[in-house]
Amino acid sequence: MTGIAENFDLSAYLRAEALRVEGALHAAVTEVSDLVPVELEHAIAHGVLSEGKRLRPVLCVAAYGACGGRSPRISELAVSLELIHAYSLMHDDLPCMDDAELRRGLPTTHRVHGDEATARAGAALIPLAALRAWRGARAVGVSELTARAIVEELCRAAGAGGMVGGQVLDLRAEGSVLDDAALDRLHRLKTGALLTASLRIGALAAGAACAVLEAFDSYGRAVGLAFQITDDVLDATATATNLGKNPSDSDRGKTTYVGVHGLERAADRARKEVARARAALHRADVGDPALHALAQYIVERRR
Ligand code: GRG
Repeated sequence: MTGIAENFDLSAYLRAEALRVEGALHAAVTEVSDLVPVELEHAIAHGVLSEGKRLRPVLCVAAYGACGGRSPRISELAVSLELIHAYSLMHDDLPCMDDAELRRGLPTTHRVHGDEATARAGAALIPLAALRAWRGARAVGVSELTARAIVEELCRAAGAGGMVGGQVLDLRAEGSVLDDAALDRLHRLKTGALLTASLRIGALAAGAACAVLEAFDSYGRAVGLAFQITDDVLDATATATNLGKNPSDSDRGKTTYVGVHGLERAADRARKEVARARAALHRADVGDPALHALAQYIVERRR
């Protein structure tokens, strides 16, 4: 890796931050477990606590640190992003959507706990995420006004103008061919919106200036596309066992970056998006090595 992140130990950083996030996730799951029937408790634990990369909360924590935030309680806020992400995976895997059997190296939540419990467990995670965003924001010491902006950011990114909207486009596009602009738009919403919100929420919690928020918008947009293109490349080149999930998009008649452009050009576009993301950080003078290294990791990951 070149420049700012050259000597940065991303593996150690990911391990340490993911561990902190894990603690906050357990606390969130325990809270909701006390309120729901046992079958939902088990489905929630399966969907949330299985071994994910925790990329969204880690991006949030990194953005917070990059903007001068110092509260160790930032992971309590960051888990709200993982709770939304976990619900989206649980619902996405259901038979009425992607009908997947493998996720994070395990049978999907509905294969173990049933479709109904999974649908309900996923639904329970949405308000829990909003609640955790509010409480986490207050725990790091922001004003009520900023806490409200943070919850709004999360809801907007997760909703019809973000992730859910992207999923609708994705489901509607099955079996048809999308042009480049439509494919980018779908993934900006479906994947990019929550990744961007992860950064913006960390930045808002640290009281970042507008210029930095704008840089994070560009960074999030670029890494969101890089992330999806890399997913398509991995889908085409790795096995389900290595990925820990079903490499399914092209099988389901969905347009993929690799399908349209081939492996080489798709991988090249992903690298260009990473360069774009890092350039946005440079323009706003964000010299944080973790954010630079995370952008690179998004295209170099193996799962
Ligand atoms: C009601 C239409 C409707 C939608 C509900 C299901 C849903 C909301 C949204 C689906 C969003 C989705 C599945 C986006 C894909 C996100 C993505 C790239 C997942 C893989 O993320 P990783 O690699 O996964 O970070 P891990 O397992 O590491 O957390």
